[in-house]
Amino acid sequence: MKILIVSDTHRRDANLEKVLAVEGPVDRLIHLGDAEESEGKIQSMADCPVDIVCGNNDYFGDLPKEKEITLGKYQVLLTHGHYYYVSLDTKMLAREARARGFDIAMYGHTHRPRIEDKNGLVLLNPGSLSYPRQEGKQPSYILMEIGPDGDASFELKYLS
Ligand SMILES: [Mn+2]
Repeated sequence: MKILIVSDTHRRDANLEKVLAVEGPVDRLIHLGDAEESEGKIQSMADCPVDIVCGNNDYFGDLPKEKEITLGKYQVLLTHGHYYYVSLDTKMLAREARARGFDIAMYGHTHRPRIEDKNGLVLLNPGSLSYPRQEGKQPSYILMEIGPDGDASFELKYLS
């Protein structure tokens, strides 16, 4: 099972289209917020189930603030992350995810890609496909693969 994780496209969807072309077909697309009313378009671009949560720049529509989903054997929290002050650090998000029994928490908002393993709790941020802020400023995304053994692997990738 191949899951594409993206965030913070801010209505500039060309790079997402490229990633879908390069990586497709994928089994599921996860968008962690700030699609800015592109969610309908993204839904139709992706030929798979799509999960999108509400970002701090999503004023319209009725996107959920968070989603709790199951991917294989993993309980996963999807959140944009601004409620957990992820621009400062991921401590609050980690505490929340642990308290609620998640294995993985996925967030966006910072436009900086990051994958952390905190004693078995995985926190990941795919960065932004439209407005990257990390050094080098390359559009980024994460591929999650669940293998035949049921274990997940994560790969941070860049669009060149
Ligand atoms: Mn954003």
